[in-house]
Amino acid sequence: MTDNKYVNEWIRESAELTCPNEIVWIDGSAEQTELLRRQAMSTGEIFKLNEELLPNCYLHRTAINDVARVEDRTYICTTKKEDTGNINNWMAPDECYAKLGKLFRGSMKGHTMYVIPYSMGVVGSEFAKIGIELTDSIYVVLNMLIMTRAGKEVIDALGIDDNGFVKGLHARANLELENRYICHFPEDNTIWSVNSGYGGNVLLGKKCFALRIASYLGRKEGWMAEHMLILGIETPDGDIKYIAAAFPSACGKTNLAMLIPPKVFAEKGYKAWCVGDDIAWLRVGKDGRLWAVNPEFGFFGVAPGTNESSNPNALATTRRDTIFTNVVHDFENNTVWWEGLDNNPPEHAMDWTGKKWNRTRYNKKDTSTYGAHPNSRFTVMATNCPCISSEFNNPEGVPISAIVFGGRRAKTAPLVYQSTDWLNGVFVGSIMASETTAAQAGAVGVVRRDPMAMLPFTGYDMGDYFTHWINMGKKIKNPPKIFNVNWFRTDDEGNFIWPGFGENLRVLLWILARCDDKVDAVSTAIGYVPIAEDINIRGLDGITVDTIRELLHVDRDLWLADAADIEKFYAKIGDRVPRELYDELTALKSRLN
Ligand code: GTP
Ligand code: SPV
Ligand code: MN
Repeated sequence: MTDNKYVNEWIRESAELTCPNEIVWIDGSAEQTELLRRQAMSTGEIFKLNEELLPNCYLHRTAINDVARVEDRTYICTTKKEDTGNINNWMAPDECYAKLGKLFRGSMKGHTMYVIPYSMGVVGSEFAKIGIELTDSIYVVLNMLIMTRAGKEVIDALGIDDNGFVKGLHARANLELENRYICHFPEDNTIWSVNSGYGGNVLLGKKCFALRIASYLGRKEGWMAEHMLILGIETPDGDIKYIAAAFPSACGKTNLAMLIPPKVFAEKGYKAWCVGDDIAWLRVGKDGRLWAVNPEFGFFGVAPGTNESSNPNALATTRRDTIFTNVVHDFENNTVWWEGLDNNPPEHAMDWTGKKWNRTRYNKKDTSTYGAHPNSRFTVMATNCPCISSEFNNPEGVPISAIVFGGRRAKTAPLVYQSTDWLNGVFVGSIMASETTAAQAGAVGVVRRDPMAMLPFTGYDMGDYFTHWINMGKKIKNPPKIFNVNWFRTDDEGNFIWPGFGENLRVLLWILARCDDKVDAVSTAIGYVPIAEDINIRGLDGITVDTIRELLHVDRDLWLADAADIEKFYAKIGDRVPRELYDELTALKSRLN
């Protein structure tokens, strides 16, 4: 398919290692894609769903031990350990190639190796980057065709003497947990993933390339790769301002990116446009402002909780052309279901593992009774989304007015606060913390620090990453204002106080008003907090100005405890944490005292 000798040589080497029966290039044509679907259906890798109710939709089940990213088996392999830092797992490149080489050896015997040329960003555009993934999984091929711009035009765009593509090798092997490895070699532009079939571990364009490898490249080349959604808010006069927001996995990016304005705002003419739901590549534009593109082409979204009132846009997006992974199969109607879709779980159904599911046993507190896996997902092209931005395919991206950090905090973080300047904003991002979710293997609901929602995705030392953030601010003429939000404060019974979802627009409008200097704020120890009356609660049932006051309250003792924890976390990151951030921490503590 190409005369590029670097590509061909690498494919030859990889085939020599993995020994596939044949090698098939993915061209992106409808015919080839359909052929692959048929093949995957014939082996039970995917099931076709009801063509009338869910046209062109499929169901896939992963192995039961393979349902989320495996952060403890994810490695950054730089020559010097210091470059990987203390937060990432590190292995020496030679050692890792040797260790994984054994696992890859012969792993594709009897299988086909698919060659997927893909572009992160608009094909051939200045800011796009090309990757090639070699995989033995049709599920991976079908997902990559949705999640990225993939096919023949990409390999043509690479040309015949360019070596600057990211080499991704994936084999399902035996899906053994003990031998599962997701390894990155940023110095070689290489990713090796073995023994998994779950999205974030195997769709190598996503977290592996567009965050871990890209963050490394971004630092070298002067831009940033971030775990951020990109959203445009249109005011009634037709002006659109863009927000980039970083929340940890399963903390609301897809939902915010597709928000529907509450009735009182929609009637006035407010609209929201989705540019991206998970990853943003940010750079300083020709006008000196910060610009963002979404390098992906689709959404790999969390299914549970998605419904007609929480996220109608996501639901509409996934009514066709979608691959569902690890959801409930309603085999009577041949459709899908998940917890939180509606109050009408199917009677005749299989759970996500493929076993008969008894809906009457369902107990919210016991995940073993769930029909869908808590990290079950949908994969669908962004262009299916009713609120996709007209700028989605613009290679220049969109200018960013505000950066928003956030996480799940039951108590400490207020509904929203604003940093005092860029450096203080970087500090606010660096001290982010959130309760863990099902998006990564391990315990759920444990508070952990997750700077800029990049804890599992930074491809180099976290201290150097903070320095890069500080330096970027110096290069931006009118840097975006930086905020922190928390939709997840709970009352004493553990219920969320803030209604969230579409209502989050009310907070975003305060944020944009601050960017335009149109509203005052209260100065607190942690930064600027809204005057409670300035959060518009018109048309919002059960929320009073007093509720907003409660949501905005900054608890001194909780924050002092947090400050102590931040100090420990910085120490763990190590001696590359910039002095400026320690100064910010000292200043925070003295303001609290
Ligand atoms: P990743 O794809 O893992 O990066 O997740 P994400 O950040 O895109 O999270 P997503 O929008 O899929 O939301 C994850 C879960 O949080 C879902 O179950 C949502 O229903 C829930 N959620 C999202 N937004 C809100 C909100 O504003 N309030 C509340 N209470 N829950 C929310
Ligand atoms: C996340 O976990 O942040 C996701 C899903 O967006 S995955 O692709 O698995 O990383
Ligand atoms: Mn994500």
